[in-house]
Amino acid sequence: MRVLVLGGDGYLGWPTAMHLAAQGHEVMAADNYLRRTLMLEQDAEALFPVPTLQERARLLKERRGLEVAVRIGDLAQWDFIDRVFAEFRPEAIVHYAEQPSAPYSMIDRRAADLTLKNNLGVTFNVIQAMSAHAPDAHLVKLGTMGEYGTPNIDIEEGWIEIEHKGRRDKFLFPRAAGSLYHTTKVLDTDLLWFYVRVWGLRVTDLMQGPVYGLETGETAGDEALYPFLNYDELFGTVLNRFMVQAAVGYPLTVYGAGGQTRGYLNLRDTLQCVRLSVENPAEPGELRIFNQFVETFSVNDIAERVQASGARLRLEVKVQNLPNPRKEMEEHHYNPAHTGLLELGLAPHLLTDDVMDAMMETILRYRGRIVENRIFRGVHWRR
Ligand code: USQ
Repeated sequence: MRVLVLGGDGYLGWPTAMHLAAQGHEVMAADNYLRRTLMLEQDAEALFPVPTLQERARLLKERRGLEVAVRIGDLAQWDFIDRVFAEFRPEAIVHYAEQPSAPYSMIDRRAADLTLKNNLGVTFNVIQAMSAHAPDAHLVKLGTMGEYGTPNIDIEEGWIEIEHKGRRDKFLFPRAAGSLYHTTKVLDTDLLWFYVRVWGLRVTDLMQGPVYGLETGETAGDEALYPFLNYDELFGTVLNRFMVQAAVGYPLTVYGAGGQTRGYLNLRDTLQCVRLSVENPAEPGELRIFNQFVETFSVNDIAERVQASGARLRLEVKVQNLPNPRKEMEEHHYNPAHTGLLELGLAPHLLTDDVMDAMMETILRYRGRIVENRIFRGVHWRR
């Protein structure tokens, strides 16, 4: 299939582009380097330098014989996205082209404004570009488990049947996001659901939990093909951050009581889930929602596992409970359904000791590059 990967330079975008190319799809990746720009602006650079998207595409061709076409530009600008869709005429679109950080979205008015306008603006343009150039294409959109928040009932896979005063109907599962970033994903879902209803678009919305990892089938230890590994407070996800903290002897930054529970997945499983979604498209007029994670952990569980991995590798790992800079529940019920992707064939990679230790060993190779004062700044949710 012709698959257009929007946000193809990102932590998930580049591994996805490589993976789909390796599976025989014709891939084009588009990006405006927003994440790189924000990382530079915020002094939040990744653990090791990552070549530009154009350079990575050249390396992929040289070293693996795989092709990814690259277009650099801002998908929130109609002229650019219109040109990309008209030229490539995708059969499937993987949409990652959003400001991906919850803490970044809470820094100040400017960061909030950028997050809102970029995320909603790109999703709107994708819908319009599909309608203009690829009305039968299937959109695979990256949402987040954070759209649901942490309600005191089990979370369903996107939809819930409600009986009210003797009548029944099916609705989107109630959403209550915990940051402006997560709220933009809720708004994306509503926008997509509207156009699915009125224009009959085909959409899969993936409610993904925090991702960890670095290696995929396509990197095979080749560091030039690794994605960004962020360990800073803004762009790093919690397990990646804790691994880097352990490597440099920085006490693990558990926020508050540490009972915050989320659904986690290995980067390799993100790639499987996205590929399975692309290859098994939603029907016209269907908004299909999958909860994309493979196992749940609390922050304390993650900290314990990182401590144990550290002990196996002779690192002394301490834990500190910091006052929580975020506004979130620190003890709560969490039991989300997640059978849709398993039914499509997802074979999960679990967070085993071997996986932890291999990741820690890779990070230890870069220990000298870790800048400690990037680890915690305390971006607060409060006004
Ligand atoms: N946390 C800590 N200490 C840290 C960092 C995080 O205790 O040093 C806690 C957070 O307070 C939160 C949990 O760990 O309760 C997860 O935090 P995170 O930074 O790994 O994840 P989050 O900000 O929620 O966002 C990440 C991705 C985002 C994705 C989301 C999925 O950056 O793009 O949508 O995970 S989910 O969390 O399910 O909403």
